[in-house]
Amino acid sequence: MTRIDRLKQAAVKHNKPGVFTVFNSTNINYFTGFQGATALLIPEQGENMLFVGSVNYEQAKAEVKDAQVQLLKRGENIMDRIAQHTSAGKLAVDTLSIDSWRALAKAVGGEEKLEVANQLIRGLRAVKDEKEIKLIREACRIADEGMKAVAQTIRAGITERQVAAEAEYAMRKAGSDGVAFETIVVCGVCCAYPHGGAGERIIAEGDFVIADLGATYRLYRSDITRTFIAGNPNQKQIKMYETVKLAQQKAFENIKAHTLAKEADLAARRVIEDTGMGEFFVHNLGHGVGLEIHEAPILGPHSHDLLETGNVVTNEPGIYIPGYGGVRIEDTTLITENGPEKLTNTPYAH
Ligand SMILES: [Mn+2]
Repeated sequence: MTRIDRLKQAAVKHNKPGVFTVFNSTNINYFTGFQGATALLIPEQGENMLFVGSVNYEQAKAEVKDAQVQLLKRGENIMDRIAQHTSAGKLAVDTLSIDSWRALAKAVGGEEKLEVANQLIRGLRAVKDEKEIKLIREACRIADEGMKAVAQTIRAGITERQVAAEAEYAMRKAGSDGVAFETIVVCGVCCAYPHGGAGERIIAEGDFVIADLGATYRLYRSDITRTFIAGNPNQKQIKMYETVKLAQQKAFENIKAHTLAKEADLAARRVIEDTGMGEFFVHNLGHGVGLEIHEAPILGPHSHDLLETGNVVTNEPGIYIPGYGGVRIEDTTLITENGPEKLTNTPYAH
């Protein structure tokens, strides 16, 4: 069954309109394997249509198998083209800007003919097939190479940026198509900022250093974080580190199919709360990883997502103490029928 067939099946199951227009380029790529189309129209019956501008038209014709490629001429209105194929009934769409939503509504005869059904695609993309898992595995292997370079590079006296540069160079050499997101290397008090970037700060003796990085391999991503201590750790640092490590382990035991995603978050949060540092775990435990670095399911205390076999998620508890520093440990994890499997495998720094 193709991914488009699975979307049609999900639409019937959830009572959504039979005609679907996909606008988000990552979603289009998920269904067709092609980047650079304007819209994918999936009718109830008949051929799927991929609308492509002249710049990518020839390439699309050569590469796309699951849809008929239609030329979208320059200056032509995509919404009018879609309207030509959706005469009766409602039209489901994934995501649109407000302006585009209004233009589509006008073309099809009113907003009441449109329905947002992005949740269906979100659900499909959360469950990875064998081909996707293979690519994510490779992205994780490359990320491990990046983290190995980080471990070899970190020492007092060099900058965060130098560490990030070594990590990215190592990943490129290991086969990365590019970073999965902007590499984070933060040291000292800046470790209290979960998304701190990588700057000119110089690592000092005794600093915490957090490195959070990922690779992209044929559009699929990976995500790993390790926390290092440059030199000898003090008692407080050891306590923070051991707490996060235990929280990650407790979460890992709850990352399994047919379990609510929030259970894993709560298991980690309980460990951190028990040490009195609960207020310093300022983000969710994790998120799905795939074509995007943040996708479904969400592993957070308020999530309603149910974990399923084939989910690839991060497990990344942290403690961030303002004015002092922070610790985060993260691994990308696959949910198999037999339980969780870590896909990133760099040894812990401590
Ligand atoms: Mn992450």
